[in-house]
Amino acid sequence: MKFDVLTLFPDMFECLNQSIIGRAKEKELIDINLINIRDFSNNKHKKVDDTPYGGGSGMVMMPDVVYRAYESVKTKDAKVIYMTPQGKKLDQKKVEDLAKQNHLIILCGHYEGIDQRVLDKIVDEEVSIGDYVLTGGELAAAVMADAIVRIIPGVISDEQSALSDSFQDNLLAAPVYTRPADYKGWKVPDILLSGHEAKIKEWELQQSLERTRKLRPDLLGE
Ligand code: 4G0
Repeated sequence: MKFDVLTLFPDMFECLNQSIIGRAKEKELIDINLINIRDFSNNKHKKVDDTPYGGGSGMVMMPDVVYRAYESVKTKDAKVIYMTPQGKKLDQKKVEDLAKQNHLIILCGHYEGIDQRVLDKIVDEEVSIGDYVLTGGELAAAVMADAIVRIIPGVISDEQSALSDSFQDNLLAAPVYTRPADYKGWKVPDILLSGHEAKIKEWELQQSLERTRKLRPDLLGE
């Protein structure tokens, strides 16, 4: 899967070079290409924004600069996503849907947003990671990319499968424990030390259901 990220702050995606996502890049399971929108300014001062028509506060990213950045990466099969608090809220279902794409172009806005004309022409979907406002779309794009990449086959090894995590089957994950079995008298549940695989699975499912009912009853439709 290929990601092209259009941004004024490519350094903000350094976090995707770490850990599991960094390894997925090295293994060439994914390619994350960062495009600095500023490189497409024709202005001698590399200006990328201007004051809004009609007045008001803040600055608006100019249509020509954003459009040329887009043209530098566009392909027939690419899906263009704009990160905005006005978008459809991201959930695991949406993540699974996006993970089926070959090529995502992610547009990150700063200032008060991007000139609407270029958005109307190029954006296929507006996505929000939640109901709050960030200084730019970059952190939202990094969150979305991480969620997509981790479910791509081969990114997470089969044993620590992404499929057993929270939100698979719409349930919260069961609690987990590691050695020592007794820390300061705080004991790991006996069942997990029993070696009785079927009983353990049953216990974990029951824990999942209990937690979901207590913490996220909305997931059970309650
Ligand atoms: C577009 C996404 C982009 C418009 C982006 C702000 C939160 C999210 C931005 C605005 C973002 C999110 C109208 C404030 C950049 N903040 N929740 N900030 N407006 O996904």
